[in-house]
Amino acid sequence: MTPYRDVPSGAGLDGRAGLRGEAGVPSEQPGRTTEVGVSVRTVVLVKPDGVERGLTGVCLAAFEEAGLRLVGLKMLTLSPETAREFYRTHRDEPFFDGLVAYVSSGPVVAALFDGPDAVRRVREVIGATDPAQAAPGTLRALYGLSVQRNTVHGSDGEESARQEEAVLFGPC
Ligand code: IDP
Ligand code: MG
Repeated sequence: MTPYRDVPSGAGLDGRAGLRGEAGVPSEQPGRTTEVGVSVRTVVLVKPDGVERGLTGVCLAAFEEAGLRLVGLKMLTLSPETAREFYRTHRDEPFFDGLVAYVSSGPVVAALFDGPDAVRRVREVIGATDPAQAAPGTLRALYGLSVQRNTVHGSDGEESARQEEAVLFGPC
């Protein structure tokens, strides 16, 4: 059983069951996962530089303080193979090998957060990829060390959230 299976608002990988029910949107409206007020689930990863420096708690608290609900959580060390799968959309980027080596270099904490517009809200809390460009008060502005070692990951869309959840938490 996955750690979030019993959470009433949780959804399967298809993003349907449960989420609409909580938001009061009829469940017979397939594919409608982006309406205002409808909960979606997104993936957060506290990266190795964040875990190593003891920032896991403060990072997770920032998402809860932003009104998001923690519905899944695990600590793990990604194998290089899993890291490649997690970041596969970047496989042709020049930074890909370095990114894979870094994110598999030590323990990470993977979390699932649920709430209306959760993908966008998580990314607002995290800030821009480059900590030097991140808005003041965002996690990357506060804690990021470099473009690569930027402390926290957040899914960039609902489809990538589903794919990342499948990689990190397995099929449900
Ligand atoms: P995001 O994490 O803000 O969504 P992406 O462009 O999806 O940024 O890149 C994924 C991750 O790859 C970044 O968080 C960062 O760790 C790393 N990365 C992105 N661009 C660079 C770069 O130019 N040099 C080194 N690492 C990078
Ligand atoms: Mg991204």
